[in-house]
Amino acid sequence: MNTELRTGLVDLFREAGQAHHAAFTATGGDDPEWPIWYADYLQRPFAEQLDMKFYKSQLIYCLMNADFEHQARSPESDWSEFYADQLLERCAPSETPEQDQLILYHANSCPFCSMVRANIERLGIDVELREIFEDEQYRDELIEARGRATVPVLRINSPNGDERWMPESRDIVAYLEKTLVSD
Ligand SMILES: N[C@@H](CCC(=O)N[C@@H](CS)C(=O)NCC(=O)O)C(=O)O
Repeated sequence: MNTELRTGLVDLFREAGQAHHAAFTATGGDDPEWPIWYADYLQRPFAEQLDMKFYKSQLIYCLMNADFEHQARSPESDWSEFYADQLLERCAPSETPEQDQLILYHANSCPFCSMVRANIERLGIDVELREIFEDEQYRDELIEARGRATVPVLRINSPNGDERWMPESRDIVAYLEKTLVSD
């Protein structure tokens, strides 16, 4: 994990939170369109920090997902740290894309997994496939890492020992396209 990058993202989320609070004092911070406001504020600094292009719609999607996961899994935790971890887990590019080992935890019967497998084939990327109903050990590995057996999940093992577990079929395909195919 790149701790400097993480700290930078946490600070940006905090700064955005304060700016949002200041902009919405009249409503006591209440803003039903908050993901749009945050995406506007964060689009450019995030692109600079992560050195990648972000569409506003992509950021809105990431922010809404982070909020959903935060409320469901860890509402007591610091939101800016939680959001930064979510963003890194789901959107950040790898520092060593050529050397990473990629493993897809999937199920043959899962339509989201089929979509990811079809894209892996289309892109011609080398990914080890682990079918969680064919081998109980794969299912156990997934549950141990993620706390649940929802598939697909892409596991990214970097040579420096970093291990990342990326859920969500659309995020996985976007990651593979951005990190391994485009320049
Ligand atoms: N939004 C997820 C949906 C994944 C999903 O719903 N997977 C189903 C199989 S098709 C699953 O694993 N369900 C069992 C569970 O969540 O434990 C994605 O796009 O990857």
